[in-house]
Amino acid sequence: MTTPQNGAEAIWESLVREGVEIAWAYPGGAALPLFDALAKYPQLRYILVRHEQAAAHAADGYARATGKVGVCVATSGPGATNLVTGIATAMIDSAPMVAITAQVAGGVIGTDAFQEINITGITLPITKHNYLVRQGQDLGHIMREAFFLARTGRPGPVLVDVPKDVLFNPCEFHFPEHVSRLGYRPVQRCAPYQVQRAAKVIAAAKRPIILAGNGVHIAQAWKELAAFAERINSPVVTTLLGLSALPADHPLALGMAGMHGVAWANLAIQQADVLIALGMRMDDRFTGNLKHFASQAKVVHVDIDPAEIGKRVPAHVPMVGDVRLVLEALLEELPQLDHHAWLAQVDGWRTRHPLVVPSDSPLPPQEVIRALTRATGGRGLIVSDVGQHQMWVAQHYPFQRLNSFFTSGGLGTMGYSVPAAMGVQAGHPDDPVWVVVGDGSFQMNMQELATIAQEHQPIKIVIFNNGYLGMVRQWQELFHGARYIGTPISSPNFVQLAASFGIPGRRVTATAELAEAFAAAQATAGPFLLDCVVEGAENVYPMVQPGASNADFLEDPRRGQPQ
Ligand SMILES: Cc1ncc(C[n+]2csc(CCOP(=O)(O)OP(=O)(O)O)c2C)c(N)n1
Repeated sequence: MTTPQNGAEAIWESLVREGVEIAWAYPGGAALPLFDALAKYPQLRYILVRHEQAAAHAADGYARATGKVGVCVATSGPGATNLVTGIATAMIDSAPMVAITAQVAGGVIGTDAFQEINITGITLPITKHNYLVRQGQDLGHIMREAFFLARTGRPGPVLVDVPKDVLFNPCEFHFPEHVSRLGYRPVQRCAPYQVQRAAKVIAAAKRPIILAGNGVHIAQAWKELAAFAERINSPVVTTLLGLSALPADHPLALGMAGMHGVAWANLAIQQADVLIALGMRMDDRFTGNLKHFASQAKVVHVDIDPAEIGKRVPAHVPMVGDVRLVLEALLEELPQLDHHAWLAQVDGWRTRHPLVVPSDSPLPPQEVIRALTRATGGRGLIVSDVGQHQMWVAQHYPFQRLNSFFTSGGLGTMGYSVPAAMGVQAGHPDDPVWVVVGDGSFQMNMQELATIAQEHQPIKIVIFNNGYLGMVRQWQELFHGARYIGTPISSPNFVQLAASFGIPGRRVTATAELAEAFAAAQATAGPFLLDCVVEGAENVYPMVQPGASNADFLEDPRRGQPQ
């Protein structure tokens, strides 16, 4: 521990005391004192991104992978606004993050000074909290509080905006041991009375189903989820972000429900008599038309954020608390239950509505996921972007490793995967990370190939190159008369592009080439790029049409036909 001499050092010193080891950053005029002071903190690893959006996504990926607070740093004005999409992505998916922005000097704030932007105003609705620091002596307690707010309760991003003179000028440093904020006391343990009520409802259920969301990962409640599901003998459906909360080969794991959820998971929810929702927020892509959502079911809803309970679906038993602690409490109340008839019914749906892996084109995208599965044994760390490829991963990749899937769920941010993978990989330094990304999404942040090459991170990028903004093309095909306007997309030669960054790669055009290409990616120590030229006309099925009930899904028209 050192005694910082000015505001800039106070920030780095605070990070060190918070246990931060890494930050993703981009410099600029107002941030100069901050970068200058880094020389005194060699223990902090900073990674120079190529666009501030990537710094925010990397911090977010790191946070999701480790449960620690991710840190990103940007300069004032355009540096700060470039963070916005990444902050919003973290906010809606509850990723703990501290974003530090430099601001123009206090004396010129409000004068439209060069590179001045009111970033606290802009980020007010997309941060858990934000600060404009007025004097250096406040920095210690503000930074302490920022980390406290980011990681406690429902986690989220906190922004600290620091004027250049505050960074530059000498100041005293007070770093409080404890933090408390009036009016902020997230409930950890659910009221015992609610636990007993929930236990009664669950014990009486004939067709229970557990809906596991991102809260299971955040609470690190994986073991408790498995124990609870086994105790009450209930199938477990996940949200998009809940995937990998229970190993895919667990007998009670059904996979993902929702708009592109597997049919048997959606049908099971629709027929259930009790839903046990764990750390999930009944997102519209998950529930489909609310009028028809699980209309026979009583709902036990567990969330650390009381605002989520009853927001979209009324809860019969609201349970405010940490998912892990709530499950522990429920396990104490509940005997071993048996629902073999119900489980057999769900299995019947699984047999009748299987996922289709087509074989009517040289390289069906689903085959790429199968090759990824074979290469990783289902134990890969997978970061996906947004689009059809994201849904194919969610449907077809058997996540065996806990907390191994990272994607932008709530905001659906294209461009997330490549920079987020930099954060996930930094959080798992001994493991490679696999990126699954569309040709459109990749082109939103492909400049980060430079960062990956500079850091020599083992990030294996698998591009689903279908020549379209595929998910939008699918909606145009199904709901807009197949008028493909604004969705055909050209690309550079991705293998040559990667080569220009010093990253090796391969182009794959047929299913038979996949195994060797994935083997080459694995045999390479650092980054690698696979450009998979997949069928462009492929659609994601099943699909619940917007506004329809989850029981009413479109199935692959090739289902049941000889392949
Ligand atoms: C930043 C951003 N802009 C636009 C969209 C809308 N959008 C959702 S999916 C999609 C297409 C994605 O295309 P691609 O990355 O090629 O993946 P594919 O669907 O073809 O697998 C678009 C444009 C978005 N989600 N995010």
